[in-house]
Amino acid sequence: MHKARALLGAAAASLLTTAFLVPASPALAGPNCASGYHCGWDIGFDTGKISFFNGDRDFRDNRFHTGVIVDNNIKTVSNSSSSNYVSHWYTEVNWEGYAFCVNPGSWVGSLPDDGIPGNGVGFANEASSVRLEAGGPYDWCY
Ligand SMILES: [Ca+2]
Ligand SMILES: [Ca+2]
Repeated sequence: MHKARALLGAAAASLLTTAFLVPASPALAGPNCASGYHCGWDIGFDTGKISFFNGDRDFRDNRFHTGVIVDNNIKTVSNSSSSNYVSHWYTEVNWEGYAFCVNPGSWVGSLPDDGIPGNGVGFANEASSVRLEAGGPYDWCY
C-alpha cells in the first residue's frame, strides 16, 4: 500500500516535471516577419519593410530596405515575437502619443487613416516609435 502511494507520487512528480519543461510561450509568427522581430511596411507586405528586434525610440533615422524614411510612414505591421512581447506603436518619438498595440503572432494592415501623415490623427503613417512589452497577448490589441 505504501509502495503504491510512493509510485503514484513519483508519477505525479514526473508529470509536473514534464509540464514545467514545456515552454510557457511558444514562438508566435506574424506573417512575413522573421521570428523574434516586429516588422513594419511602407504600405503592404510587398513594399518597403523594416524589422525591429528591440524597441526603437525614434524612427526619424530609420529607413525601410527601399531607403525611404520610416517616420510617419508605416501602414502595415506584424509581430513575430519569439516570446510574449506585445509591440506598442506611438505617434511621437520617445514613446509618446500611444496609438495601438499588436499581439504576438498578429498583424494589421489598412490601419485607420485620415490621409494626412504625421498629424496625430489615425494610425496609418503616424508611427514614430515602437516599444515592446512582455506579458501579452492582450484582448485590446490587434
Ligand atoms: Ca509621428
Ligand atoms: Ca494622419
